[in-house]
Amino acid sequence: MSTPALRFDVFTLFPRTVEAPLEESIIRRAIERGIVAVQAHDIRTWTHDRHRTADDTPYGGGAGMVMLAAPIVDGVEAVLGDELPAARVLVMTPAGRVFDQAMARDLARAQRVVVICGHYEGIDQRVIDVLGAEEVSIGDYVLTGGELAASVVIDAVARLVPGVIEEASISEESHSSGLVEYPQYTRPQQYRGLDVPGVLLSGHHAQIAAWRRAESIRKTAAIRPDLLAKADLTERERAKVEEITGDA
Ligand code: 6GU
Repeated sequence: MSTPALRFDVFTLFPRTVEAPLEESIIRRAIERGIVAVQAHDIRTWTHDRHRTADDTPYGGGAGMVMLAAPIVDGVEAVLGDELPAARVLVMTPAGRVFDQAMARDLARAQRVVVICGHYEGIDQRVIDVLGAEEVSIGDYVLTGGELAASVVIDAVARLVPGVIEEASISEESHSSGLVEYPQYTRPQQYRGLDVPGVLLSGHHAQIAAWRRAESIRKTAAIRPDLLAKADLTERERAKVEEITGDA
């Protein structure tokens, strides 16, 4: 098989937690087809003591344990070798920059992405300093470890690699224009007394597109007003939103 367009190397204490979500559906297919590759590496591989120690107490005191720098740095250097300088290196932590669709698009252009999963109270800062890593969070809540967050990032990035899914699905979906997606309907036409909006049955493509656009904007204003400021709106659309919401 030819070399994948994008390869992820994940460093974790729990390799199966990272792998399991990628073993189904679209990402599984992409991996089977050789478009993307994901390899999970057990950080304990690069420990040398009898107990395979990967953490220790924090300098300065405080609760919990901190992951040791050496096993992680040694592992990343051993696996990446010459390719490390060109790779993107992410550390999954709730103290990171919040992952979004723009970061997903940017990462999808890389050839190699290293994902380091933090656990316990965090990882020694020198992992970030030595590897030039970017700290990434998937949102404002705390998980027990970075593994599920790593799977989220890998899924969001891998689906944007050319050939993984249909291009049309990407341009119409939520967040592609900074708005959430319009409501979708399929058969039956009436369900529990609720009708599919008539315009969707009209076959009138321009009217359907206009309805969908208006619904996207309405829904974004209602549930994600924070997105509107940066969304791709025409002047007329922006004026209309301001008329309804009473602000910019
Ligand atoms: Cl990347 N890790 C952990 N432990 N919690 C998180 C997170 C990451 N992103 C949001 N919460």
